[in-house]
Amino acid sequence: MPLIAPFVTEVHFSSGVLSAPGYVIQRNLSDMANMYADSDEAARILAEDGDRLIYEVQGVDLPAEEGQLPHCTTRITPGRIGAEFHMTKGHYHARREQGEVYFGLTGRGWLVMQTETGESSVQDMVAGSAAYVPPYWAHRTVNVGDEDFVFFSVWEARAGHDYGTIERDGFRVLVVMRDGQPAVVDNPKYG
Ligand code: PAN
Ligand code: ZN
Repeated sequence: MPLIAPFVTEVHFSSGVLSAPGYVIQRNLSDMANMYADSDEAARILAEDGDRLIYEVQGVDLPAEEGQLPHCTTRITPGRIGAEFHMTKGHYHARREQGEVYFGLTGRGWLVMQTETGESSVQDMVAGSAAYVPPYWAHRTVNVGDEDFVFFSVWEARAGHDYGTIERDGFRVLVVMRDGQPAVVDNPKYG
């Protein structure tokens, strides 16, 4: 394993901007339109309003080797597709036995998690929340507020990202606006 020199990255809490990002990824509605329950509404927004930014990730570049600890910020913009709040794609780790830590920097989000053996969990995150994603739990974050939701993540370099399982099956639950409040409802299309 190569010896990496220690380094510090400055994190801007309200934007998620890093002082020296190794990569920046933007996910627009067109990248994930079919992940929202109301796909007709997603198509209408794309046709009439354009391809809005859903979230941006800024991270440091590290080799994908055992023991390295990649870290990044995620900024999810406020808004909804139909009733469903803006969210990340979500994933299982390819190596299911690898967990992760999230730390809330700005705004309010719900961290939706599930296992392949039927468990579900939704955790509330605000600035200052340290949320633990244990091994075996798929994870997706949802912006339930009306400002950007920004958080910091740290995971093990060889965890890997399995997006395909979620792209195929979705999550068991959706986070939607119901009676003026965010709410968790069953996903009728799950599986
Ligand atoms: C996070 C996520 C990040 C973006 O750093 O990768 O929030 O979400 P998606 O990867 O689901 O698009 C993480 O969980 N890394 O393992
Ligand atoms: Zn992860």
